Amino acid sequence: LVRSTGSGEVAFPPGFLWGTATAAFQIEGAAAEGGRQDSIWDAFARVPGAVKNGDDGSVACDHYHRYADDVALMADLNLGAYRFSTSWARVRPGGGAPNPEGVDFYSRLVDELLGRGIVPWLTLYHWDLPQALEEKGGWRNRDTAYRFVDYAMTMHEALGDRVRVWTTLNEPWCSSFLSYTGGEHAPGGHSRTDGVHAGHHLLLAHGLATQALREADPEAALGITLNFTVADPVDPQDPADVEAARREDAIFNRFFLDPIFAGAYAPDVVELLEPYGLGDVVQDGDLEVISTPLDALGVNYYNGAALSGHPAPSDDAATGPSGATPPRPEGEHWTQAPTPVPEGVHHRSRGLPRTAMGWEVQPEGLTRLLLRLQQDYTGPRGVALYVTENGAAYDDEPDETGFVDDQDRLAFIDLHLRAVKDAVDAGADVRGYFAWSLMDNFEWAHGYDKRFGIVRVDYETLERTVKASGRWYGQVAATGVVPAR
Ligand code: GBH
Repeated sequence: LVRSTGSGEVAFPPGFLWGTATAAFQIEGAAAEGGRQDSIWDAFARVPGAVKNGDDGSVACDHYHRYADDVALMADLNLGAYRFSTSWARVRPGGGAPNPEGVDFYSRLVDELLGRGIVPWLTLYHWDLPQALEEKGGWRNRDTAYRFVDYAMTMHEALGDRVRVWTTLNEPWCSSFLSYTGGEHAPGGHSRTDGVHAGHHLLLAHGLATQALREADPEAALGITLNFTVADPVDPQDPADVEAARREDAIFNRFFLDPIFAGAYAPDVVELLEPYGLGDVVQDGDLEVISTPLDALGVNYYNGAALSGHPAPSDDAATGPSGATPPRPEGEHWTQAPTPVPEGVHHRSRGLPRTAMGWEVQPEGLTRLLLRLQQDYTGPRGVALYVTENGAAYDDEPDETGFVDDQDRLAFIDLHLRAVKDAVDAGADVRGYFAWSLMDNFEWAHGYDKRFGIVRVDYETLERTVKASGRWYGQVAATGVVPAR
């Protein structure tokens, strides 16, 4: 059993990296400036009912114009690293030739970070595929993986002298199953086969880009960020529940982990996905490319899931693909979606507290996840673990100055940091933590309705105000110590 650090003071190892994370489409705005062209999220936001309140990314947090102030804010919070993504649609608009003005924005951002002593932690793909490439099949099309390498090398040529940590993809599960099967994310597809094909092509893109970056820059640290669901059977004695948890784990976690770290899809994953054409897209040599050695695995953790093999009672019928009952935006779009794979898996509530997303708060799941990754995947290969996203949406209530006393978000981060420390104490090589998110931003299909920031953004004035959680996290970053509660 995993011991809990309880509520006393917790000191992290020296050198532990403290950061925050964002993504280009969620914060930048300036969607039609500087030569940028549409991404799939610009197009998706125009589909009636796809995004809550008809919100889009045209202004977002206006980070494109306010980046220097945002970096100064990070410095005020004592942050050692900043995880951000670059926009393919800005850097190679239309999926075509490099756009110097787009590249220059990231060059200025990186210089600003380095000038403040903040490590730039760059992710190449956080879901904003150029719409022109989607029109050629998007991630259903194998060619997109090769276009991704072109884009990766454009970024590397411009920034490789200053950016030393490169992450290929953020959460390919979302870019495949949630986007091409579940219909919830751009481009809003509703096909299981498309989800499977997209998943393999994303893995291929990751492998090809990792190979190319490695060859161009043997000293750079290379990695990928995955989202994980800690899948538990409701009744560990019930074989149907155990089977349901196995399937959930297969699709959310092992579909990505096994090819990247073991160079093969697991037999049970192949069996689950063969009906949806996995074998049709895997070509000779792909798995060797996908398993190109890495230096780091980014772990995004929000919640776990309790799974049953038995049909859900009525009160669980609306439960989402990973265990929560998210408040769905209204609209046609959502009701048409087929059940994302895996099938025959039913989610149960555990009665745990929930965030405003409806996701259960389950910190100890993070401890178990990190230890499992260390033991089965990263440890034997000397790959470092970083928590690249963890955080929570709550219904913030600002006072008249814009300050939010978000004790709920503060407690969420506190509990999860303790869970990380438990994993470190039990032997997991976790070297950093990035809070999601630096500031409130465009929360995908939920638009601006859900706030994850440790800094508040007033969407009318675009003013930033550090929340209680942000002040607290800034102290943790400065001292490396989580204070007693
Ligand atoms: C991350 O994805 C993203 O990287 C980031 O851009 C985003 O803003 C942030 O999280 C907050 O959402 O089946 O309804 O229970 C989140 C990945 C995968 C986490 C699905 C929640 C279960 C949702 N998500 N998971 S549900």
